[in-house]
Amino acid sequence: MKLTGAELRTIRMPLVSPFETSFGVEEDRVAVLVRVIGTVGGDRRPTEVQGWGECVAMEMPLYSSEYADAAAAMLRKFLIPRLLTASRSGTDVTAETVDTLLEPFIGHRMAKAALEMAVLDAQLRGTGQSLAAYLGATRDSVPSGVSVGIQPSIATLLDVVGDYLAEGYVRIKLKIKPGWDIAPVEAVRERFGELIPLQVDANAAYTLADARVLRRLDAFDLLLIEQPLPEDDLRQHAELAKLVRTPICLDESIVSPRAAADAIALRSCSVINIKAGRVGGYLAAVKIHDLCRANGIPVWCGGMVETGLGRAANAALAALPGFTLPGDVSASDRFYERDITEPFVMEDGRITVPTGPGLGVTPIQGVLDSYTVSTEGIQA
Ligand code: SMG
Ligand code: MG
Repeated sequence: MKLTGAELRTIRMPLVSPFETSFGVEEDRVAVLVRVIGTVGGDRRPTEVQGWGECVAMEMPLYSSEYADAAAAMLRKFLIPRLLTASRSGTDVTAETVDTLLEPFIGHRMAKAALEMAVLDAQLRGTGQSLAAYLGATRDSVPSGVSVGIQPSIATLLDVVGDYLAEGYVRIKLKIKPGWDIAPVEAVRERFGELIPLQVDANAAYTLADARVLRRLDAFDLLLIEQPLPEDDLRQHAELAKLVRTPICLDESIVSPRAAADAIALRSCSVINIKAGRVGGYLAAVKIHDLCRANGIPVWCGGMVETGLGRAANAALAALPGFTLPGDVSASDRFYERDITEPFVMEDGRITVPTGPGLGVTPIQGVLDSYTVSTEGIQA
């Protein structure tokens, strides 16, 4: 593909309710979107294509070191110009080469992933293939789990969980933090029984010294404990895994296929949450999927409160055969009253994987504009 231009857009979307985790409360989703414009078909029969990418970095660097404005700066200053320059000098820019072209720039995987996603979407719209088919999906819908934020009280939590179960969500994930862990899990088990698939996510809020508290979670037959300890602590996660019976799942720590290989080799976890944005893109996500599958490590697809664009791509990824646990791929209305694309709806506890070319969804211009904070064009 020949890349001719790109557009960066920052949006701010109000959430239907505040989303509280161990690191803070979100009331809006601020997201950076990338649109790339290019041509396929060579110089003789050029056809214009465009593609969309969504950056998962949040407004503040609380989940990870990346944040929206920094990702936008990275894209504006280094990443997009690099691809435009390469394209101008005759390099065929494809999703498969983005990673190598951007490799000189250290880190900023969420920013890189957004750009790779946009290129991939454009390229697939050019060939007419769906992202799901391209990634190797084997299912046309995926089971839908929901991530439940920390609530003001146990009574509220039980109402919220009850509502999600009534809607049909097939797996509940409770956000936990020190002081909000044993009691909410116990209450949910007591009210909804032993059979509902239940797991918890600490977003790195504990230390190894909390092993005794975390061990008490063993009594509740959880599917897993997600990211109990800090991002860069694979060794201590391996220690913790020996002290608790509940499977340890890593999220923040898995920043690349290499980190996944290390975590598996060190026995830091027995389950992995794959988020394409966190690992540098959907191609790296598939590599981690393949690695985990070869090592008998179950994976599931994480969520970053995505708009319909990222949600479409996550549904496609979650349809790969190694995704054997329900992911955080929920309906659009879990977070948004009005999504920027056609909304994703849940039916019988499942989300349908888009089948159209590329992401299979496109922003609705008026809705997108209503959430837009800033837009800028970037030329080579
Ligand atoms: O998109 O359903 C979603 C959010 C799922 O809990 C979720 N994501 O650590 O897994 C995680 C968090 C990261 C974002 S919290 C604002
Ligand atoms: Mg998590």
